Amino acid sequence: MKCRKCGEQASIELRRHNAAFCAPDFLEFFRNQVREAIRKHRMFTRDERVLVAVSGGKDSLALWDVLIDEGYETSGLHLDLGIFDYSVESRATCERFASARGVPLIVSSVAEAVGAPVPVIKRVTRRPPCSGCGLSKRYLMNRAALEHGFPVVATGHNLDDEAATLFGSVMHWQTDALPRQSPALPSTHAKLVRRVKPLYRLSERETAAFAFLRRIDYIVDECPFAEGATSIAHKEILNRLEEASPGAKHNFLFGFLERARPVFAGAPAPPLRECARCGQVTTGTVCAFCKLADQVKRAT
Ligand code: Q46
Ligand code: ZN
Repeated sequence: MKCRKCGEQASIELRRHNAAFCAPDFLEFFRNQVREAIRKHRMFTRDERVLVAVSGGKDSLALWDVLIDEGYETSGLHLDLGIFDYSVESRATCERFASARGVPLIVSSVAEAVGAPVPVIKRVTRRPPCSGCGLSKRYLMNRAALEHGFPVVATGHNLDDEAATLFGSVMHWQTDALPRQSPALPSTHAKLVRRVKPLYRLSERETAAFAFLRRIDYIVDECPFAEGATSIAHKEILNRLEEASPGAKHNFLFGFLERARPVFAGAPAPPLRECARCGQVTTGTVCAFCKLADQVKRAT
């Protein structure tokens, strides 16, 4: 197999692109995909500071690596979820990356903000762990960005993540979730920062290859609560489709973004106001995060 760019021996084959690349040209292909995502969706400009949400996994650290090398002014944001050894290792991995690259890292703890770590939230709410965890992450990302003056938060969601989320929403016809499925969510309120996903054009396998070639030290273990999550089951189904028909995931997601999303995006969104307790954005009187913190306080 020969590299599509230089004709030398290829080291990675991308079946969905019907192409193969040598290591240096693959790295350039990867960076080009990120540049294209940022350009196409006007994610941020060179003058804006970008807060990069980092878990310590390959995707978020690969994203941070690219943005640093592209010359953007970034800070990392790590949310310590308090999930046993997994969180201890995740945090240490992010701290090592930040100090090796000489970039700032903000750490925010769910246990401090909510009153208990994710495993206790799971017990108290008797809901799947990802429910309280996801809610806390979205809230704390926005709050940290506002407090530290960042207009935008970038996350490491890749093509596989986005296709699996879309698959889940379509499976259950969650039509209110479909307009929010986008690589770039605008700010619709002064207290809501933009959220962008510059890796949405790249598959999980491609980010793994990038992290490997860049020798990024990332945490390989998944969150212990990820096992059994429906998103994993959806990823497995999509992987089987991809195996049988390379490009299936790409077509599913990009077809939605280009042809179907505009139809759903026309629906009026519920008006936003500020939470009576914390001042962050909500559609009700008190936001879901404050209600969660109350529930935890009562039970612990
Ligand atoms: S939501 Fe769920 Fe993740 Fe939180 S509890 Fe773990 S798997 S970390 S992406
Ligand atoms: Zn609130």
